[in-house]
Amino acid sequence: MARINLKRLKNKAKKEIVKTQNLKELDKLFKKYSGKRGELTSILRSLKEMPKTKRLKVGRQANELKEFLIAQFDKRAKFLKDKSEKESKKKEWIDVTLPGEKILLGHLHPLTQTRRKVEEIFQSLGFSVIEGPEIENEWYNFDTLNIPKDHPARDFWDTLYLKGGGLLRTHTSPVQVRFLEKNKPPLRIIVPGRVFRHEATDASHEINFYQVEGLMVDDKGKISIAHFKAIIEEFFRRFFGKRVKIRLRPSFFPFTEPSFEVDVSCPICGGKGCSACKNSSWIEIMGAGMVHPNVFKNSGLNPKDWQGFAFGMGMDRLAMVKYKINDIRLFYSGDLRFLKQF
Ligand code: FA5
Repeated sequence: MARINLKRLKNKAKKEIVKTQNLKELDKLFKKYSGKRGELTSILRSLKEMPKTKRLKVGRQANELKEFLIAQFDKRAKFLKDKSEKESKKKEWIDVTLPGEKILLGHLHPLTQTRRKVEEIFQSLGFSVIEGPEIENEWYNFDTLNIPKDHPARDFWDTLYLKGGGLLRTHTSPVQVRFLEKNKPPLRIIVPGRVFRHEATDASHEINFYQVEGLMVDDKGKISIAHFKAIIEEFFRRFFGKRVKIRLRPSFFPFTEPSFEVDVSCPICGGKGCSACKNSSWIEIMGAGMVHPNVFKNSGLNPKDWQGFAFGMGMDRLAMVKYKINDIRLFYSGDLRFLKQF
């Protein structure tokens, strides 16, 4: 009796399994046979009430049927899953008329743009572009530039000293000596780069900014301040795209003699006075002068043979004047509302 039931159950289940159209139907069917109150489950439960010989026989057959059904359900489940995946793939399509996603393009930082323009102009005037280390030592940053240990000028260029004797360079001037040591004049170089100062920040001062050093050396008597003025005026004319008003103001640098500062008329306030020019209507752009004999000596050159000019220009200040920016700190703020304007 039990054997006939099991056979019938097997055929019925087989037919019903192949008729299922999706995993939900298959799951429902599985519960009908093997769920808590499933047909096969009730047969297995009734075993304990059967006499021993019958129980052994029916038990074995029922367990065989159980394994058979599990295999059938698994097979159908795989089939239905593959089928539904294929169907959903068929439904997928690409709308080629949809507008593409816009890729956001960045651009060079205004200071990088400034540096490239500066390099381009000086290269066209015959200057080579040279680099030097940002981590310097006292010898090159101060001593070779005629600023011995206890000289008060060291206070102008207070910096951050590193453990082990190094320091963050306060200007690009040390590269003058580094280059002169290895290269015999005549020569014309510019040295763009990052410099550091230990000072309070305001609208025109940062603790980290960019300079470009310039150095032109030739035989004694060949280079004068007139050459410097002509070159720097030509540079400004090309950089700003028009003639700008500049003034040379006598100053002091231990590594130049005579020394002067070059100011540009403030384009931000047009001379009325503002925070960028500290109400003076001029913005100081660079320090300059004729190379001091001691700098030649410290570079291994005889000052009787050579003469030249040097300058150190603030690149941030140049960019401020060109783009009419009233606060240097904006360059380092990382504020996209500011940067996107360039
Ligand atoms: C120097 O650094 C000299 N090495 C320049 C020099 C070179 C003179 C060669 C003679 C011969 P000074 O400290 O003045 O000088 O700086 C030069 C320029 O760097 C300034 O004119 C200004 O444009 C810029 N600068 C100086 N300090 C700051 C600062 N804290 N933030 C932004 N720019 C600055």
